[in-house]
Amino acid sequence: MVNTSIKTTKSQEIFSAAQNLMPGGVSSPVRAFKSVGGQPIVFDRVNGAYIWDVDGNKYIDYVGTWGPAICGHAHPEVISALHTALEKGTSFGAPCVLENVLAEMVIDAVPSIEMVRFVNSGTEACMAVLRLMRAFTKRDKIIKFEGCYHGHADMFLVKAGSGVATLGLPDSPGVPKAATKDTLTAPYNDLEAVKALFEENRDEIAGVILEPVVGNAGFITPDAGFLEGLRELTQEHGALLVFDEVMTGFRIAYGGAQAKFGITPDLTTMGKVIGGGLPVGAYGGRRDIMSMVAPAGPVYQAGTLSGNPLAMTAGIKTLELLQKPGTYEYLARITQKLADGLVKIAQETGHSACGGNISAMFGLFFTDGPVHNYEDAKKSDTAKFGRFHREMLERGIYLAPSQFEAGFTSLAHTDEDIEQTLAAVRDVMSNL
Ligand code: KE4
Repeated sequence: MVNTSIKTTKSQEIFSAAQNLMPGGVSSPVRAFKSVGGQPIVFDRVNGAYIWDVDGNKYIDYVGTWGPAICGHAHPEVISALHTALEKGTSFGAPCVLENVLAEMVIDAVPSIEMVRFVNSGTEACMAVLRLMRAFTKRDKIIKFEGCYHGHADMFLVKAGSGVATLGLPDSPGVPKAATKDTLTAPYNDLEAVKALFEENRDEIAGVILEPVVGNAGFITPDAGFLEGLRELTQEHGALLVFDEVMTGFRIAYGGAQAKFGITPDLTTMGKVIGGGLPVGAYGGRRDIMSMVAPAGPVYQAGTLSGNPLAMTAGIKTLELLQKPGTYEYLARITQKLADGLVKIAQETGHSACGGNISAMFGLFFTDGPVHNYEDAKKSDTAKFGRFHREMLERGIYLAPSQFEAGFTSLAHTDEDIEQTLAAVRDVMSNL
């Protein structure tokens, strides 16, 4: 093993000071590297596929601020559009034509969306869509899947993925039973379990919400027939089907997973990419359902900075860039090269491993697999993943600091970046 310990003096200084100021020294738990060990690096700047930390170390970035940086960090056209928008101010708190522009782009792109409401995060979008599901169906119960993450609102913190899974939290204190008593769960890819829940709770289930491709339990794809089966079951029981496309939206296809798989839900939540790196979430769907949202209808939801011109500008420019011909073919090609290489090298160097990609979203588990659900994912060797993550970081490759996250590529990643990454993978895995 090459001694490649990088200098992280400034990162350590800043992070230890941060720990006195903010819980865990971070603004979001998964950033704290708790499950992979070692101290997080403190970023100084990002550009394209790269990060520079405060000690001047450069990394190839496969987190992409958890999805938004799909065109590459600080894309010059996004930055330039923001500079222009800034001259007109930062927030209006009033109607702005840019909301119309981004709304039309989202409606044109996403099969299920006839009307859309902008919010400031994926969590807000999922909170609002849950309230809307319940109002429209006049039913209270929902079904979510183990390992899926729909933001940190109380009702969803039941067998949740992402940081909850990363930290091995048994759900969260502070969430009253009353908030989660109507949240039913089933294993991902298990249609029989969902059928049973509908039978046991006949006419009481407002809907089913899921990540159509899971990124918050590690990378897990829907089995053939799973999404179709949910579409049929919800229709049969007068319940709604909701795709949480906060992560998959505009990433696995321009129209999201629903376009990729040809399954149209009733409602969709979005975030990340549609903000182009600024805070934007959204929920949308059938006009008859969305028309219930205040002030058009009685379902209340609001937000001071929702639809602000800066965030709209970054989202508009990002989607414009993604509309260019060849975008998703490029993302699929380089990501498949990376994902296939990861698994191949792991197996060649004697490790149990499985993984894959769909377009610009990928994952690797240190287990023989296949991984169909969260229980399977939890069989993976998370300690080995932690060592892998650290050694890759030492070689200038920044991977998601948790086994229970997905990886992300961008239009800025080149074949050379992928080849450099795979060379580091081989070096690390040969000695892991
Ligand atoms: P935000 O509130 O973080 O914008 O979105 C919540 C959310 C909802 N739905 C899905 C499918 C998501 O992936 C997310 C957020 N994803 C995590 C990464 N797994 C955000 C990173 C973090 O929590 O720091």
